[in-house]
Amino acid sequence: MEQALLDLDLPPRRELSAGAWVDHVPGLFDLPLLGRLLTDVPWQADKRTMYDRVVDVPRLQCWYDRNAPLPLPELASIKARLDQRYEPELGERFATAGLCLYRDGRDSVAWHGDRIGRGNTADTMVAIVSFGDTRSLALRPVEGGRSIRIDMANGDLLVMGGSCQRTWQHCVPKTLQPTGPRVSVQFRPRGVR
Ligand SMILES: O=C(O)CCC(=O)C(=O)O
Repeated sequence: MEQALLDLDLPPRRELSAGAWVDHVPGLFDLPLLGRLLTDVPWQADKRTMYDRVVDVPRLQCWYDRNAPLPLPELASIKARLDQRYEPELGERFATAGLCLYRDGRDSVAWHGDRIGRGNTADTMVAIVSFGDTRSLALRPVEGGRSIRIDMANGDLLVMGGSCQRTWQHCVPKTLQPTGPRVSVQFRPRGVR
């Protein structure tokens, strides 16, 4: 753990269009946390209304609000390291943690930006750390244009910043490849969801 957190030496930032950017750091937090995340997090299955039907949300979720203790001490250490690296630029610390469990390749999240709250009107950052099997995270410009895909493997960090939540969308598509569980841990500042 300490080794993984010693130095957040980031590769060059990838500038997208319209003031959006991403930092992708493969394997930065390459820790064997998946098993404990699967057992120690009180995963919840949610439903949502789609047109005139109520359907299962195709992944399990758990939300840790500001100041709520995180389920593993390693996640608190990761958050502290991310705060150390990004607070000077963000102007505040990450506050909440959204955890999502993609049980297999049928689980997914559709195209969206994190635009509930301040992310709808102001630049912000969302930092995602991935554990377990590799899944692609795709990004596309809201105005149309080519999408990009980032393979998120165990321990990868992806930070979406600048206007990314307003001017780009992201998703985790379903896959037909045999795929085991993946947990995504998303750190967001207060008032961004
Ligand atoms: O699975 C991921 O890493 C992305 C999750 C996400 O975009 C969200 O929950 O808003």
